[in-house]
Amino acid sequence: MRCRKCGAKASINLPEHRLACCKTHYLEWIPEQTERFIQKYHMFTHENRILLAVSGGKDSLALWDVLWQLGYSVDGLYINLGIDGGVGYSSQSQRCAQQFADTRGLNLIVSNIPEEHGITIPELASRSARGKERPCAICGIVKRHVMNQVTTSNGYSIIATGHNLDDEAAVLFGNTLVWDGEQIVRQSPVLPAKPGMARKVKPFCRFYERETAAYTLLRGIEYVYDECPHAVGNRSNEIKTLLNQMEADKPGVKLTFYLSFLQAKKNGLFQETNASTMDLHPCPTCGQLSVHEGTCTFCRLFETH
Ligand code: Q46
Ligand code: ZN
Ligand code: ZN
Repeated sequence: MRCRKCGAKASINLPEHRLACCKTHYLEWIPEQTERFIQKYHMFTHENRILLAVSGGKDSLALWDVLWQLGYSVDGLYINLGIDGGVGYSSQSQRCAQQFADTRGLNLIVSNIPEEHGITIPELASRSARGKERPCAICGIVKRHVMNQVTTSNGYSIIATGHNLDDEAAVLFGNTLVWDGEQIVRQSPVLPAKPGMARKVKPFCRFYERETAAYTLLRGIEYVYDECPHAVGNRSNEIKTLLNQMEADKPGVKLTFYLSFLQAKKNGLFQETNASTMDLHPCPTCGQLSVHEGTCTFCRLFETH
């Protein structure tokens, strides 16, 4: 297999794009495509200050590297959730994120949940009825809250995340299985800003996980290899396994599924419901806007502690 651009031996074959690339041209292709997606979906410009949620995993570090190379103004936010899982998951991932930032002279903001609130996510989940079987639900609430709080108090206009095509296709598939209309309507490469909430963007939403993984590897980026122990066997991973089986039989099926959805949305097949334009109320404890009146879900979680 030869690189389509220079004819040298290819390092990666991308059948769904009918493309093979050598290392040099692959490392150019990913930033070029990312820039194309940023423009296509009107995500942000060089004038915006961007906050990137960094987990220490391959996708968020690859995205930070690409945006940095493209000259965007991006700071990272790492949230230490106090997850150990026998592998020191949180401390390992924080180390990778910090090392990445330090070697490039980038700014990493760290929020440490156990230090700031005296409780880890697994402990918090085991004490709440909602999180007993699903620490990820609690974790999601905490991460969203911290991201919003850091964004608004530091004047960022954009929140970026490293979600890739495998993530997006799995979310869409899961929501379609139960026809969760509200979530389906909301899914997009760009979520517009709302009062008290910055615009959210996913510049890697059209890259397969293996494409971002290959980029991280070829760029020599050190990332946390272990998955969060709570990801094992969760719903999203089950759906990913199913979609991977389909993809193996028919390369490109995930990309088609996701892009056809975006096209259908553009054609007006899905409409926003009243629920997505509901009134928001400031939480009396933290001030963040929430759909509920009174104390927000995040503050209530920590109140019971
Ligand atoms: S970190 Fe948190 Fe994930 Fe771990 S507890 Fe679940 S949601 S799996 S992206
Ligand atoms: Zn080449
Ligand atoms: Zn609150």
